[in-house]
Amino acid sequence: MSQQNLFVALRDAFPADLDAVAVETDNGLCYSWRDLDRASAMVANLLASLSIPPDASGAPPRVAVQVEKSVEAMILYLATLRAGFVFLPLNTAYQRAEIEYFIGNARPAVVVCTRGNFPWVSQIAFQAGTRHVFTLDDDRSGSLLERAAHCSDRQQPVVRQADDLAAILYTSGTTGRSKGAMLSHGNLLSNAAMLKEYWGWRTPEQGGDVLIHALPIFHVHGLFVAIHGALLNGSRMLWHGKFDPKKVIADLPRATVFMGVPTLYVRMLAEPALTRAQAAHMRLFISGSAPLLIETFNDWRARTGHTILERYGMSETIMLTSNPWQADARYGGQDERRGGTVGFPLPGVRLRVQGEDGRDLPAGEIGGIQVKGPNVFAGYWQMPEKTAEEFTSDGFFKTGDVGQQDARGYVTIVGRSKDLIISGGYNVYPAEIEGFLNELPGVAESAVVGVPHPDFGEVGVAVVIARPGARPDADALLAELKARLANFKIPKRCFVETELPRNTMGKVQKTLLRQRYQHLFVTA
Ligand code: MLC
Ligand code: AMP
Repeated sequence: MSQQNLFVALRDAFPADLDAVAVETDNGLCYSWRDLDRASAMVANLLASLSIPPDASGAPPRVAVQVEKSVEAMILYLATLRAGFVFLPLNTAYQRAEIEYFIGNARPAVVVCTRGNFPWVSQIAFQAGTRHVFTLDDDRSGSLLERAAHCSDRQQPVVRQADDLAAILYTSGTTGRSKGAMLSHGNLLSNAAMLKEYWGWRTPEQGGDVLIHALPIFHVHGLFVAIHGALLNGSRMLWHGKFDPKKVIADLPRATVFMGVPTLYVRMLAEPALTRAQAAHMRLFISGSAPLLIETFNDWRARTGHTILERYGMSETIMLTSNPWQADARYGGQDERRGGTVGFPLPGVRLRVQGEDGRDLPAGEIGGIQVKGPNVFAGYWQMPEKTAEEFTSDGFFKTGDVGQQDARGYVTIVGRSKDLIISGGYNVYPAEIEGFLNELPGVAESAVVGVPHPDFGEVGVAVVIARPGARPDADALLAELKARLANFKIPKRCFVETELPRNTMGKVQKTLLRQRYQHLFVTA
C-alpha cells in the first residue's frame, strides 16, 4: 500500500537544514524544523501508546482539541496525522452546551483541553465514554507534553490512503445541529499542493517565503490554508498568538506572505504605522472567509501599494476559487486581482452556477454555486441523509452560496441561500441563536438577522417578542445567551418588539428586519 498520509508530504517538504528556524513566536521562542519533527513524533507515540480499540464507527480514533493557540497545538495536529488519528479542532469560545454536543456526536477517544477547563470538559468527555483527557496550555504546560516527554522522538507515520479520514470540522447548519465535515488526507493534500503552485510559494532555494500566522488554528483558514501552505513549502512562520494589528505591521518587513479575514485588514488600515514602506518587503496579502469590501480592497492598495488577493472556500471544501497570483499560462494567463470577486475556480475544481430549476446558468446569471473536485469532502460525520441533501445526483456539492461567474471566468459571491451571518470571519447561524433565545423566560419567539458592521463586516441583531404579560429585558437576555454560547455568536444588540413582520404564508420576513436595522452600526 502506498503511503498517502498528509504528514509525510509535509515532512518531505521540510528544508534540508533541519536546524533552520521553522517557527518564531511573538513571545521570543524559536522552533527548528527538527523540533517540529521530534515533538510531533513524541506526541504521536503517546497517542499510539494509548492502544485505543477500534470503535463501532469503523473510523480511526478522533482527537478533539479545545486549546489556546500555540505551536504545541500545531504539533498536536501534526502528531494526530502521524498517528493516523483524526483531528477535531474546537473554537476556544465554545461553551459547555456546544462542547457537550461535539463530544457526544464525534465520540472522540482523546480530548485535549486547557487546564482551566479540565474540570468541566473532562466531566463531559468521561460521560461520553472518552477514556483519555489531556491538558495543554499555551505556555507549554499540561499533561499532554508531560506524558509525551517520556516517548521516543522517532516515529514511522502510520500508512494512510487518500480517502482516509484526517480531520472533522464542525459547521453549524441552517436547521438542526452542527454537522461534522469529514476531510480526508487526500482532500487536504491535493488542496495544499495546488495552492503551493497557484500562489507561487517560493521555496527556500528560491529565496523563501515567510508567513505571518495571526489567525486562530481551529478553522480551515488558520489551520489548513496557512499552516499547510508554510509547511509544504519549507517556509518560516512568524507566529502571533493573538491578532494584534500593531504587531503584525511591525513584522511586515521580515515577512513575505500574510493571510487574514477582512476584519484583520480593516483593523490594520486603522493604524498609521501601515505604510507603503513598511509593506515593501511583502509579496502577497491574502483575504478570505468573509466578503472583502471593495473599499477595504481599494484603501489597502492606496496605502500599501499591494493588491489583496481574495479567495473563497469553506470547511467542507477547503479552497475553491482564488484571484490570480500572477499571469501563469497554466492557469489561463490572467493576472488581474479583481476587487469584489473571488477569482477563478482553482485548478481541479469544477464550479457551476445553477438556477432553482436545476439548470446550469450562463455567464453573468446569478444562482447557487455548486462544486466538485479532489478537495471536496466525503460527507458529514454519521449524517448520511444530510450529506445526500447537500449533493446533487451528479455529485456536485451545493455550497449554499449564491453568485455568478462572468465571461472571463471570475466568480462573484452576491449572497447566501443559507441563513448565515459571517461575523469577523466566524459563522453564526441565526437558527441556533433563535433556538436558545426562545428557551429563555418571557420570550415567545425571536428572529436574528445580520446587519453591516464597520469592524466585523456583519454582526447579529436579535428581535424578541415577549410572551403575554412578560417584560423581558434585552440586556439581560443577551447576558443569558453569553453564559450559554460562544461569545462571537452573541447578537451585538437586542430589541424587544411587539410583532415580527411576516409574509402571507406566515414566514418571518428577515429582509425587512435587516432593512430596519441596517444603519445601526454604519451610517447611510
Ligand atoms: C470576537 N468577538 C466577536 C468576534 N470576535 N464578535 C463577533 N464576531 C467576531 N468574529 C467578540 C468578543 O468576544 C468581544 O465580546 C467583542 O466581540 C470584541 O472582541 P475583540 O477584542 O474586538 O475581538 P478579538 O479577540 O480581537 O477577535 C476579533 C478577531 C477574531 C477578528 C481577531 O474574531 C478572529 O480571529 N477572527 C478570525 C476568524 C477565522 O479565522 N475565520 C476563519 C474560518 S474558516 P465581549 O462581549 O467579550 O466584549 C472559513 C473558510 C474560509 O471560513 O474560507 O477560510
Ligand atoms: P465555513 O463554513 O466557516 O467554512 O465558512 C464558509 C463560508 O464562508 C462560505 O460558504 C462563504 O459563505 C464564506 N466565504 C468564504 N470566503 C469568502 C469570500 N472570499 N467572500 C465571501 N464569502 C466567503
